[in-house]
Amino acid sequence: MSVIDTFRLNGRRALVTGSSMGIGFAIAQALASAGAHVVLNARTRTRLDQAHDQLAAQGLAVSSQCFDVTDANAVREAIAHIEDQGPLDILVNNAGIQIRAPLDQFADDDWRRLMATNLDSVYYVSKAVAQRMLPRQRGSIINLCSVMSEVSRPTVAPYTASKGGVKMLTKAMANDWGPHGIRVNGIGPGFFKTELNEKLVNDPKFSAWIEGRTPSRRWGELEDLGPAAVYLASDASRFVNGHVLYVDGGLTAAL
Ligand code: GCO
Repeated sequence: MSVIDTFRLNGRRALVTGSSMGIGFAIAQALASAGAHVVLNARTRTRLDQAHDQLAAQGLAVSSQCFDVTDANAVREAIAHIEDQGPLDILVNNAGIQIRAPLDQFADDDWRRLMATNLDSVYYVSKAVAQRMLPRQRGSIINLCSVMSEVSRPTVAPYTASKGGVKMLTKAMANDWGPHGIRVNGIGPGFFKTELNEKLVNDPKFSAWIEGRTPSRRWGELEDLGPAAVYLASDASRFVNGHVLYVDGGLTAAL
């Protein structure tokens, strides 16, 4: 098999949570472009259908499953339904939200909602999928971490805590499931031009600061992330486990 063939995902099935927009949509598009059948997910049917139709119109193999990744019972039911249609080889835990406020003013309900979406969901969905991957002795799980898994800044303490948890849960999953043929890795995006960061991108002062802090001197573009996901999902990374791949223009390497 040639090196480039190890990146191909033909015959593989992938689930990407939170994939109706932003980073999740870009990763779903990349995995499908590499040959995978991708199951899209979102909590709301409208955006999910729009994403499905957009990728299907590109000739990509996609289906969709609308469920709330923060609801353990809904997750178990959804994974059972998806597996009835065919075994999952790849799981990308992408669903996440951002809420910004000084920690001393943070609303308890917002803390719970952010932790449920960014961290609890990774546990719920990964456990449900791993219970099916384990007997098959094969699978790749990719968790969306963040540069905030390593560093922080004012007003994003809960998000930082959640992404630090995702990083360590990634390493822990690799320890539990690595002996059974399942690899678990993370992708840590830097500052990307997404809806989640719209306010930051449109703030000239903040944008200039981020570009100055980033050795590559630019914001991340969604196209920068797909290849990293294909690599970690495919046999190209067959001996990579418990690793967080930072796609951040060098931000975490800079003072
Ligand atoms: C913020 C941003 C970050 C981004 C960044 C890291 O307010 O600082 O939302 O938390 O998520 O792209 O992944």
